[in-house]
Amino acid sequence: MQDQYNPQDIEQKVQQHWDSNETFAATEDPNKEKFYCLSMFPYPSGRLHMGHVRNYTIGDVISRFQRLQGKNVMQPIGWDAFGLPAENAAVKNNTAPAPWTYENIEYMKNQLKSLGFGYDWNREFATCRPEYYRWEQEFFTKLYEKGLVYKKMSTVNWDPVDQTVLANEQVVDGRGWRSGAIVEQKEIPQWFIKITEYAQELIDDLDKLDGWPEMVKTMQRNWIGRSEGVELKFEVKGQADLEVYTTRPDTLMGVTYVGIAAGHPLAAEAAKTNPELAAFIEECKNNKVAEAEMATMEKKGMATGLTAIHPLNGREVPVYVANFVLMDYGTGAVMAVPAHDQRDYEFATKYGLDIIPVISPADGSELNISEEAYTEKGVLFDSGEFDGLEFQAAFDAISARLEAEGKGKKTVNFRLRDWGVSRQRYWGAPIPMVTTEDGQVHPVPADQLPVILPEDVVMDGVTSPIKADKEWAKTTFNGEPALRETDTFDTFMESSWYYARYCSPQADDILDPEKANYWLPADQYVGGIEHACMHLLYSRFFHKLLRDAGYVTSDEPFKRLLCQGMVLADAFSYENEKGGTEWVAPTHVTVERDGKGHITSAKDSTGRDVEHSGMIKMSKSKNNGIDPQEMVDKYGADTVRLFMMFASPADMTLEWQESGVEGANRFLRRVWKLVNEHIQHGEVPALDAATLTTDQKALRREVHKTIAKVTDDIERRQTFNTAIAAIMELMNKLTKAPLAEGQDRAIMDEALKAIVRMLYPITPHICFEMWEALGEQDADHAQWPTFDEAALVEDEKLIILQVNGKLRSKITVAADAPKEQVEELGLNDENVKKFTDGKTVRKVIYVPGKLLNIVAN
Ligand code: ANZ
Repeated sequence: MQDQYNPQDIEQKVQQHWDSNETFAATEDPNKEKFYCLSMFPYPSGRLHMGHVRNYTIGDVISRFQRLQGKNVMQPIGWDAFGLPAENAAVKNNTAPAPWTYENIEYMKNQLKSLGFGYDWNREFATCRPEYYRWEQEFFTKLYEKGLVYKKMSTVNWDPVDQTVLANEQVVDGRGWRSGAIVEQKEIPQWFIKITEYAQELIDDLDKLDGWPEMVKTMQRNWIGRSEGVELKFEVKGQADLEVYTTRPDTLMGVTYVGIAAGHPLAAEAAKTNPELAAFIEECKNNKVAEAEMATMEKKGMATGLTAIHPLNGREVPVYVANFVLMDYGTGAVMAVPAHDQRDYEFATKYGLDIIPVISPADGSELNISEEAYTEKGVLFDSGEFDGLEFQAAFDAISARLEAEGKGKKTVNFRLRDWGVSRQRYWGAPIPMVTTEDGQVHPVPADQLPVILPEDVVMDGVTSPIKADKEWAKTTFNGEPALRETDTFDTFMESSWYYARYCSPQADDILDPEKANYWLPADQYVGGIEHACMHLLYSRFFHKLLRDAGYVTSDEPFKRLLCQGMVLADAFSYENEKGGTEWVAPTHVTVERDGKGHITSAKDSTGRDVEHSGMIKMSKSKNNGIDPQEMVDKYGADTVRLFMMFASPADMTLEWQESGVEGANRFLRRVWKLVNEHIQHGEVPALDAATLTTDQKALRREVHKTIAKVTDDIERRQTFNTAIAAIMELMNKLTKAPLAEGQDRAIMDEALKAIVRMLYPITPHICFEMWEALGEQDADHAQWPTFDEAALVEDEKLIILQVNGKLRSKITVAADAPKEQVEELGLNDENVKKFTDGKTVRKVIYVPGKLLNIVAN
């Protein structure tokens, strides 16, 4: 062992060892408990950022910990390789998306290796390869055959100058990012997968996910948005019945008009004879608004001239087209109750429609709707036979009556829409469908898959090369001429099942069920909270699809989920001559700090004063990203990993502070030095627990207490930072411990070997080296230290003696001394006697191992 800790030498050497031995290659072994640890795979953007490093360090720590626990661990990695950034970069750099992507993968792969992550590289794949997407295409055709896939008209952003569809992020302030033209909404046919058929199960099974953060489950519940309500019919004079969906049937008697969406067939019908209405409908169509904006936007509408008849009291109410009614929610029509719904209230006030209150506050206070609607649930009045009922009773009674009269029924609605998977981009998996000349659509037969995306293309602006090349689409189906679908899959498709493909990446099928069922569900998933809804929901959905197709037996893909916090760094800026803000990289700023560490002055490399904007999320736009590579080159991977895991709890934000990185580096040097000194002392005698002195026992107890705490912190609590803190505390005690005597050295040896194994998941390279230096072999296959119950036992306890609740004395007793003995010793203590003399002892209370209180008067 070298005297000096030299991370660069050690890390390269150990990484080569892992590479050439394929240390982390995993195979199924039914006799061993498996552990599948997955981190969200990266998009090959070019370089790793600190967010990746944090994510992958956490995953690697958990994987290595479980390996030392003796489990059969599989930790794969791959590349989420399709997507728009590759196209944009290709256009900018005059290349094609494929070579750009493959180069990035090569570079980032080396970066991952230089950080020492223990991946099974045999399972690596990039989702842009036909070996991968072929199976996705086949699965899609299977879903089509099961009736879970359909084609429907749907709106997209259309750039009229570039004559192309734009992704939402390519629309900037309502204009195309390249042409600057005002973007239009256009209806084109697109493919959908019926996730709504699984909506109920996707909600119900959240209850099974004990290992998921409550917050993520709540976000998913809200995203799916289940609501219970009633669908009921209004007769419309001279037209077919109009169905509305309401979650508040209790307010039925307060209906004063009916609102329909601009896209509703009845609106189109009325517009035939009303050009003004037709113009209004057109205007609504081009105003695509997000649902969140619905509540706050200006309510607008127009009367259709149609009259609807209230299903229970026969009152005639007008039918309006209203811009706040969504076509694809419920039935696309609402019964409006202005007294009890704020949107209806604003609309009615604007257009001078009736407002009829029917609900009064349950607490008996006076109803006031002079300023706004009363939207709470309460007690019914002016509602005939339903007067006096509260919400649930009214809900049930009114829906029962509607049902009896054949005018309505209870229904459940979901906010979740079917998943639109068509994208008009090039860099994605081709959708494996063809259309024959008779207009019929067919899935591409399995023996003709994959439908390969050509990689050798020239990008012409944003237009997809497979759309530009009219030849590409030409094919045959059953000998008949046919045209291929030129749209590609949403890239969420690839990331929805990659976790399953890792189990059998070379399988000549979608999955090898035997292997998939050995590894799945993944025991741990680690990734960013930004994926709480879409990615995690789509993956859960895909798992159920795979289950129902007979590939897996489990219901859920990920048992336990950890969402890591963001990485923040100091951001600095100054104002340029034009009044704009220039951001200066923190590595180019010299700061002065006060005693508390607060920044008092900051200057850039030219000596200019710059303003400190605090710690904010590392990002390109704020120029405050710290390049992981620079840090690894400077301090070594182990230091970077240690800092990441120590600086904050895994699920909280992490403040990047170079002083903290230096501290982590110093700590590793201290461990190295102590191990080295210990080895220099030579031979270590066997530990003989029976002969230890009180001090030796106390130190050994600390060692075993630390093992117990670190094990629990990593495994159950996943508070890696407190585990490291406990190891640091133990290190402090060990540095002060004597080394001269045989048993001192035996305890030191036990302690250091425990520390090296406990640090191994976090800082594997240095630990690999120290483990060998300590005379052991192969840290990757070492056994996690277990704590010795006997060592935790204290021989003696300090007991506080109180008389009438006041501290009077202290005594030391054998840890296992029975109550009677402690009582006797306590009552006969000299100091206690001073306060009990001449009094009668009424009661003695003993808190075992801690306190004896004597009540006397
Ligand atoms: C009458 C009523 C009275 C309503 C009242 C609310 C309060 P959730 O809970 O999100 O499912 N609604 C129904 N379909 C709609 C559509 N296509 N576009 C816009 N709004 C629609 O919301 C259900 C409620 O939203 C329904 O209950 C309906 O208004 C409205 F005091 O019906 B309610």
